Amino acid sequence: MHLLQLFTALVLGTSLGCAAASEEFRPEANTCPQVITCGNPGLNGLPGRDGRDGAKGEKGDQGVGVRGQQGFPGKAGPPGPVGERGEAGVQGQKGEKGETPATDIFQQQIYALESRFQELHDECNNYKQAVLLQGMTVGQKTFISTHQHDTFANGRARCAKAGAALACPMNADENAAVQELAKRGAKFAFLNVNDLQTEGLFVYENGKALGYTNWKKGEPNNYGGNEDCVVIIPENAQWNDFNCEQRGLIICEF
Ligand code: MAN
Ligand code: CA
Repeated sequence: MHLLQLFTALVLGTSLGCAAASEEFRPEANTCPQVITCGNPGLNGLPGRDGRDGAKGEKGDQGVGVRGQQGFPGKAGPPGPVGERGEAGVQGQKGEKGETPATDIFQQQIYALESRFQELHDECNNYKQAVLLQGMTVGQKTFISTHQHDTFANGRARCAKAGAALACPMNADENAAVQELAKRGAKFAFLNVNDLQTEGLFVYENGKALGYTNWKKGEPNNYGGNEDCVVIIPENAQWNDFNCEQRGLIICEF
């Protein structure tokens, strides 16, 4: 029997025994002896002292509280140390043949460009020969007639537009070449020489003094006080100062 049960049984048994005893000796009101005076009942006594602590109880059931939400993740930890170098793996098998290398592609493109360049070169050369037939070449210089008659200023502009300059013979051979072109139906052709800046001082387009001249006798005479440009006379290749606003044959040099 458990100790607690034993103790309970003892307490109950004692109580029952006491009750039986009190019933047994309960005095009857009308049976009281004459010599005994029946007084009022006594007051209850003070409560007894606290009993000793009971035995420890059994563990209770688990609670049913609401579980809280998960907290935020903590900060990232510091990086670990660098690992050791792994062992070399076994070399793989040789792969299949790849695409054409870039160098080969470039080489093919170079061949194609060379071919195209040769075509253009030949084509250009044909044009060049056709033009040269119309012009006069002296050394590195080629004179080409525009077959146009214009003023000195407009003649310069025409040649410049073609990446050339107005004809300017700088020696007897070049002068003869220009004459040859001028002879083809022109009364005169402008040369790229002038004294617009300083009367009487003929210069090239860049302002430098002339290194070669072929003035006709009596020229330059600044006839009418208004001759600041120069023309070549087809018949004799001689030069004459002339009015810049007159329209002469425009020959360019390349
Ligand atoms: C004559 C000469 C030249 C002059 C021309 C102008 O030929 O006087 O010097 O340039 O006339 O037309
Ligand atoms: Ca003149």
